[in-house]
Amino acid sequence: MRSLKKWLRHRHIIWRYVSNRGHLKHDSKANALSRQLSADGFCQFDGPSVFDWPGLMDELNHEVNHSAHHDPASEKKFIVPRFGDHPTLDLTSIRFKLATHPVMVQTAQAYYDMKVRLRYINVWDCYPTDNSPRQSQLWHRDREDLRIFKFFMYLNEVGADQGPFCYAKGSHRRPFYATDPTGFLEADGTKRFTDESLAKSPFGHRIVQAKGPQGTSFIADTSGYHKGGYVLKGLRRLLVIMYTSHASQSHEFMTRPNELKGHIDSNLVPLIEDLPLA
Ligand SMILES: O=C(O)CCC(=O)C(=O)O
Repeated sequence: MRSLKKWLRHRHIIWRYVSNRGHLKHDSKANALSRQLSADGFCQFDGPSVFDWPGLMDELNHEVNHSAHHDPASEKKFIVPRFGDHPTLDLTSIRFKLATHPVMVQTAQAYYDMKVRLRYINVWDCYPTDNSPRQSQLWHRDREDLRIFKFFMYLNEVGADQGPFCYAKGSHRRPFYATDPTGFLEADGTKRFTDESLAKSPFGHRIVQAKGPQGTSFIADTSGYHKGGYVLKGLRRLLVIMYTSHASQSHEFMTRPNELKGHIDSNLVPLIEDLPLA
């Protein structure tokens, strides 16, 4: 019975029209971004221009430098999440203002064709380590939902040596002829894929690397193959914002405080109302 329910939940028609009902309108910028995302599973753009927010990079970097944790012990890991492992929602922050920017929310809603949930906001500082690539530095797919909308923005310049994010375009909607490349299970049970096996897959010729100056932004449906963050030199500072459908069964990544300080427009409340209390 449980497996029948699970099977039904994973049918697109049930996911869209039973688990996530409703109809929405979107503006032309959001429609253009979401069309590209639907076609490729990935789209890259200049954040400050698309959000029409010239001071965005200074405001975000100021926020990270002044209000984030910085636990030097955790620098032994290759990712230091600057707002902690389980960030708490802060309605007064610049990062929340960006996560609820009309272009962002409408693009996410246009992509899902439904109202979405905000699931995660954080800034990752990624450092070089002595290890060979592991965990998210290796090709993998995320499992939080049938589609996964992740927005990323570089807060510093990222070139080939700063572990650019890589994506296999088209792998978010696997065509019927495409079988998974040969993978292996890491110690935590997650399936990962080598560069060689990805290169031999039907998506091998559609791999892109996101490199660019600070402000370089991209949205990826991370249910497709992706990897990144294997920094060889310097630092990669990455803002990450994730939305899923309301029917996503994944565990929670973020909490909201008992008393929310700041203001949220009533039409945005569905984004956060299901977040668990801290
Ligand atoms: O750090 C990266 O570039 C990869 C990120 C990633 O794997 C993820 O967010 O699912």
